[in-house]
Amino acid sequence: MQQEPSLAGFQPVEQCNLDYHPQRGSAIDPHLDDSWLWGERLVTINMLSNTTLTMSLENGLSELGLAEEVQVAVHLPRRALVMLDGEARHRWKHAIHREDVHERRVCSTYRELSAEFLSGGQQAQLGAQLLNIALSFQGTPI
Ligand SMILES: O=C(O)CCC(=O)C(=O)O
Repeated sequence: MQQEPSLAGFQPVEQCNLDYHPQRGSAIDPHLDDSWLWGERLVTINMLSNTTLTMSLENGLSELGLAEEVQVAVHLPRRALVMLDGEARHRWKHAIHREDVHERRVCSTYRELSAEFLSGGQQAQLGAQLLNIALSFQGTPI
């Protein structure tokens, strides 16, 4: 991650691990991540098996004259890193459909703080405390 120019300055304050199993019907519905606490870049590492990340716009793409829902399937090979920012972060919902989990898949998503919690923001002091906790975490993930 440190070698990727578009992740310069990225300081993860959260690592969220999800464990998908086809036998359990694992999936995650289309959603936008919170943007009050979480910052611009969402970074996910896709592990153990390939999958498809489905990006969707429920109300279509008026710029292209498309009124119906638009979906874009993004192939994620095992060991791929994907970053969502800009419109992919704030406008397009993302999902992993049940039919796209073929084998066990584990992903880790890293989130940075929003501007409100960074230096110069109204909650900068709290943000610094959160980062300090995150960066010194030594415990057992749950
Ligand atoms: O499984 C994924 O790649 C997406 C995870 C996700 O959307 C989330 O944790 O909010």
